Amino acid sequence: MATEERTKEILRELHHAVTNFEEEDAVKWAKIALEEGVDPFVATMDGLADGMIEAGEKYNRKEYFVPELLMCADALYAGLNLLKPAIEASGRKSEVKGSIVLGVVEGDVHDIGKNLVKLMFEVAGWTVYDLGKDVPLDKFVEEMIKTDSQVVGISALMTTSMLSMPEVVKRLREKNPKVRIMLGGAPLTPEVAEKYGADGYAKTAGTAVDEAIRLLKMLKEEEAKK
Ligand code: B12
Repeated sequence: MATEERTKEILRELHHAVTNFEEEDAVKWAKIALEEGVDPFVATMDGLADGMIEAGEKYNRKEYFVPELLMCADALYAGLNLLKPAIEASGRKSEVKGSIVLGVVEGDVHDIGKNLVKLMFEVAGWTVYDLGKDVPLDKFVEEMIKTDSQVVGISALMTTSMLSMPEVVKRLREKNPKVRIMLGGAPLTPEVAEKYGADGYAKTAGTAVDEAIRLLKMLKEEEAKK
């Protein structure tokens, strides 16, 4: 078991591997994280994903451009490939399980966050219908009906693409008034999610499953009252 100091060092190296697009280092430090007993989820979120956030800051400062961001994403995925099975094996199964349709809104190709959210639902034992990125609005509705899913999770990473979220929410509700809709992505807040007519919001992949469970419990309670 790594000491607190060593854990910090490993997280720093994972972060550094992403911001410096060092795929080999991402793999090397992911292996070390596993060997030394660092929680693979912590290694993913506080190491790899945290590095991606700094890459975004570099992009803002015009130190990085799109090609650098893509290389950072490659390094993140290289590390995640190794950590993923360990996260899956870590047995974070939730008591309440359901099915969720998940996707990134139309016009938006940012899918790293959505993929982390997907991973957490899979690990919790949920059935995930992943529509991917740049998803046409009606595809969310079609998939919800086709799969009879109780929850729909929608991601947006841009202040422009998020503007289509209220329309998706509206169309989903028209077809299924009972559906529980959760929104997420960096530009979203609980207030915006509420304003857009959604039922829930989660800031991180780590809290998304709990939020979905809360929504399912509310749904069951409402149905029991009827
Ligand atoms: C990586 C990145 C890219 C990569 C994406 C690679 C990929 N496969 O995803 C590439 C290089 C392709 C890219 C392209 C572009 N990008 Co970009 N990109 C980013 C960057 C740096 C990081 C995003 C990221 O991966 N974060 C890490 C993950 C782990 O965090 P996350 O996505 O927020 O997800 C977490 C939570 O939000 C939450 N969550 C996410 N989704 C969901 C869903 C649900 C249901 C729930 C509950 C929770 C949840 O859980 C996740 C895990 O904890 C951001 C900067 C930023 N600060 O966000 C810019 C950023 C989003 N990009 C931006 C821009 C402008 C672009 C481009 C237009 C650039 C260009 N000139 O071409 C294009 C857009 C193309 C398009 N049409 O979508 C802007 C958007 C500005 C705006 N309008 O809001 C940003 C904010 C950068 C900036 N400051 O200007 N980008």
